[in-house]
Amino acid sequence: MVLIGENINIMSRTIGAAVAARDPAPIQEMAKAEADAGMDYLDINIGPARKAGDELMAWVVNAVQQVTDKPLSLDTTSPVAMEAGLKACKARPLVNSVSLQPERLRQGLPLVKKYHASMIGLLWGTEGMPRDANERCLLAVDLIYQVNQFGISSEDIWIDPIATPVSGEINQVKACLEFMSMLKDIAPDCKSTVGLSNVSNGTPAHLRPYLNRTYLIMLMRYGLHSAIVNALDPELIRIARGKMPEIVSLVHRVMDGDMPDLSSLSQKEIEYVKTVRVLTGETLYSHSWLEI
Ligand code: THG
Repeated sequence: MVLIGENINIMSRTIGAAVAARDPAPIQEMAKAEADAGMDYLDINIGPARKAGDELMAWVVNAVQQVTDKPLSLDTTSPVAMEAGLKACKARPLVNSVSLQPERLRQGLPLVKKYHASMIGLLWGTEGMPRDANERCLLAVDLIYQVNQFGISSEDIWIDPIATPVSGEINQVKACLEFMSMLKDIAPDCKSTVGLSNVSNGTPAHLRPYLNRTYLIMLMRYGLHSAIVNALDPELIRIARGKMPEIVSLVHRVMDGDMPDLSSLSQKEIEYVKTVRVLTGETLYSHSWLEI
């Protein structure tokens, strides 16, 4: 599993302040922490970057590359910022992302090609968010076709079905998972990724790791290629690295409808079982799902 660290993110208080002050130290500290935690790529998320985005992205890329050789995933909707970042990258970068909006395709694909990058293909259509797994399939087929037509091969497309918060519409959480189970059939050559922490957005901070870890295990069942993750969650990384096979098989069993006798399980196992049942929609989400 390829892990992309999410932590260099302008929305984070420390990183946002460091970027605004052009203070490289907190950004470089985070980059080192992410690399030490075993991330394969570091995502650099500067948001829409409407003003001077090109200078900003190049500055962050250079700051990060002073402390690590990890390849970067450049996360911005600004094409000028994207190009400036791509130009500054030393290792082969990942463009995060190109969606099916005509403007995004028109601006994104030439950059992917020119800089010989790979790209995240975000399943966001002209009508916005896909409503279910079938709409995700239609968008994926359309996106892959258009990207291939442009001369970019499927191996370089990392399809992102868009993970959504469990505290919102549970059918979307299920649809993202169901789509992942179909992707291997509709596009065997494409890779995949998901913004894992989206699933726990809106959940109290201390409970987010339970949802992130369990959803990762569920997605892994369908051969998820990579995920954008919180690099500062060691248990999540152990799961991705195959170090927790018992928990993985427990979660997969519960996905199949098996309901183990909770009295025979450890506290940690019980927490995973309860969390799978929330993510499959069998238990209604509330902030107190672990206590019920
Ligand atoms: N797909 C793709 N790219 C993406 C996403 C996706 N990039 C952005 C996002 N989704 C994935 N990255 C994050 C980064 C941070 C958080 C969630 C997803 C997050 N941060 C905490 C917060 O905002 O509360 C903590 C921030 C802090 O450190 O203070 O939740 O789906 N292709």
